[in-house]
Amino acid sequence: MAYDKLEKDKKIDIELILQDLDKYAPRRKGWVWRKPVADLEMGPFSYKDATEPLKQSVPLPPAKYFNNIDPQPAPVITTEIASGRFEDDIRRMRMAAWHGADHIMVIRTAGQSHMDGLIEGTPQGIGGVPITRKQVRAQRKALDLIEDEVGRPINYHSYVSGVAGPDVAVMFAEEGINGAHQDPQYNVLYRNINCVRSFVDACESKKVLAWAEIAQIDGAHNANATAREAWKVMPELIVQHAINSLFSEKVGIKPENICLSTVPPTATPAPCVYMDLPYAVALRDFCRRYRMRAQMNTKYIDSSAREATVTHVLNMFISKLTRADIQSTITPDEGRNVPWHIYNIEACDTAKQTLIGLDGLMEMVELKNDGPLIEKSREIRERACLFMEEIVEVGGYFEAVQEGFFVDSAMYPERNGDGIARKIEGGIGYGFVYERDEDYMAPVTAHYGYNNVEQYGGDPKDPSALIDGCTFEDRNKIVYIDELDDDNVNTRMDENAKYRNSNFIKPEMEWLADGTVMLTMCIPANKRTAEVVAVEIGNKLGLEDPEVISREVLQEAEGTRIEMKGKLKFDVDLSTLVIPPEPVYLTDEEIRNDVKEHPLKVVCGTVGEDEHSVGLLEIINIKHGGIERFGIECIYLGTSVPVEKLVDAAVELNAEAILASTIISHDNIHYKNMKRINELAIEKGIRDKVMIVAGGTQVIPEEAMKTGIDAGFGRNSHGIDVASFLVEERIRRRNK
Ligand code: Z98
Repeated sequence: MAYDKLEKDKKIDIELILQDLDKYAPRRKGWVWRKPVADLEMGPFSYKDATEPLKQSVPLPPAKYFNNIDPQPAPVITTEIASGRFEDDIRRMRMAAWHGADHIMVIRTAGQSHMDGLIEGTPQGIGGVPITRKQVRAQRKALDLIEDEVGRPINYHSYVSGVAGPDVAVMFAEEGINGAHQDPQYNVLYRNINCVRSFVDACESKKVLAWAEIAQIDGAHNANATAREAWKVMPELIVQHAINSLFSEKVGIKPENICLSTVPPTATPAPCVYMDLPYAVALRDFCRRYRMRAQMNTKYIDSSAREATVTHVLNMFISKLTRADIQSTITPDEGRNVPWHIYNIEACDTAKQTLIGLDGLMEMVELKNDGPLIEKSREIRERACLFMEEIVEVGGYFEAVQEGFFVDSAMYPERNGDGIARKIEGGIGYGFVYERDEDYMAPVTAHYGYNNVEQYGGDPKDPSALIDGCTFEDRNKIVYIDELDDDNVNTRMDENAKYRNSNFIKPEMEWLADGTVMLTMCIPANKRTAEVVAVEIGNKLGLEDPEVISREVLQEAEGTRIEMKGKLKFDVDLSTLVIPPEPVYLTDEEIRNDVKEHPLKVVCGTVGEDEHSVGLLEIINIKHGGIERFGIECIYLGTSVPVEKLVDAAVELNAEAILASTIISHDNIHYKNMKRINELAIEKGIRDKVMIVAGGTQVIPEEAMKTGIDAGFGRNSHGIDVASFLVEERIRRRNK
């Protein structure tokens, strides 16, 4: 059965995605940008920098006050997904797309740069997860459905690096991948791959990326993440960007598909905006014709999700003040575990909220053309130029790397001598670059340099015609290999089959039914003691593998905030639960309109000998969304009001409703009072004219109604609950 549509209230069927993968063909190639809409009107607002809205999405929480609008900011929003199980990553991609991500970056966890070929199937157990054709195909196929569901194209992305880089690039082009990291400097510096090999491979890879119109992201940000004193590498970051961008352009990638992975180099407690903004201005000035992919600063992420989120927001402030075409989001839990579903989504929401919150900012503010911003940005540019000149002076990039120019933790031209030095005649893959033989022949499309097909009767403009098309023209030539062994997705899915579309539910953070939960607690002890106490609490709660993942001192002696994860040993059987239907409320507007047409007067008071006033006042007062805000006239009689007085007041004032608050529940006095109000209303002949409502923390709605009144409201009730009931009940009575 073909999978042609997702239904929003049904889980994506992974088994169906995996079916017939050998027959799947991507529906398009190339990167897609968002479509800007000038002066977008949405709900009560108008937006200056927004893009086309989604067909279906999950808006930000406060959107419920504004008709659930979900304006989409200008930059493409990235989420990085790497749970290590591609079948669960697909589910996370769907959640992320609903929250506004349209760039899904799949991180491999295997250190794939060291693998000398493309891996097939879905191998586990090789120490991490590599990117494979099967995985890419399954995910692209799922994203086709997801993009139709949300109504915006989704860019799918992974890495073209390592000694198998060109093989990976070809597979990406064949499989409709839309974005890829490609930067030979990454291989050289961080993976110790021979520099000649890396640059030769990069020619081939970039040629393939150009053909497939894949947007390319470079690896400069890694210098910031690696250097000891990371903020000092600003001039080097510019140099790295420049080398990879110009190289890519010369190989044939269009400038609009060349994206710089730029990162604000520092984070608080540094005065980060003061330091990062001149850098951002300098880079954008130099690299005007390329796209900016704003990566978040990861160097200083600690275990606090709050802290990571603030860094993210500050970073986006820089994006807004300068430019970002792609806004990356790093999950705020990166500092403590492999990112969880909820944090991918949180990061997407943080980006959407911040960028929409800053909409139109640049119509109101301007970066200064004098003073420290310009001086500092000029200084960074000068340092970058000097850096580049010195590279040329010492004989070129390879020589400069050999001399340890890069990832040195001093601000150029100073040097600390702690840079990463790689030998020209060394590293992985050294000695495996050969000159092409005279009779060499490559009847393939998007090949770097000469294909040499002429001497075999071919046309250099269409070299693959010699073999009736290569895999880029003839998909039938692609060899699809499913599984090499049985340590694969099917085995994993068999193991958790009990939880797939069944009655059984376990919470999850990374993978279906992983059982992981997180507990937040304040332990009144110092940090070390709190950690041990928390684990003991986890053990006593019956959690498997309780582990503290974040600790923050509140005060050395007074307390520590602890976040702890652990796994549940049980599951929940839905067939044993009664799930009451979701309460349906009238909208604010419907309530307000009805009250306007038919003024509504209520008498209220805390009844019996009960001095509690706060609960009822919260329900009434406009301040916290009480019923007054709908125009309901409230006559408040105070506390310890005898029930007789409340009913008499209703008679005298001709009120349509009585609101009785009753907190004290000793000897069921709360229910007795409700019963009495009902009886008195009958005695005084107003029962059919008046609605009787009672509330309080100990009130169980069903029990309250047994006393004869119309509705009971327990803990966590709000003004909207009461107002909605009163108006609905009134409409019911009117229509009788
Ligand atoms: C990012 N958060 O950029 P291995 N090439 C480049 C890279 O930056 C990376 C790889 C390859 C970061 C994600 N970046 C980390 C330029 C990794 C990965 O061999 O699989 O580790 O290569 O979004």
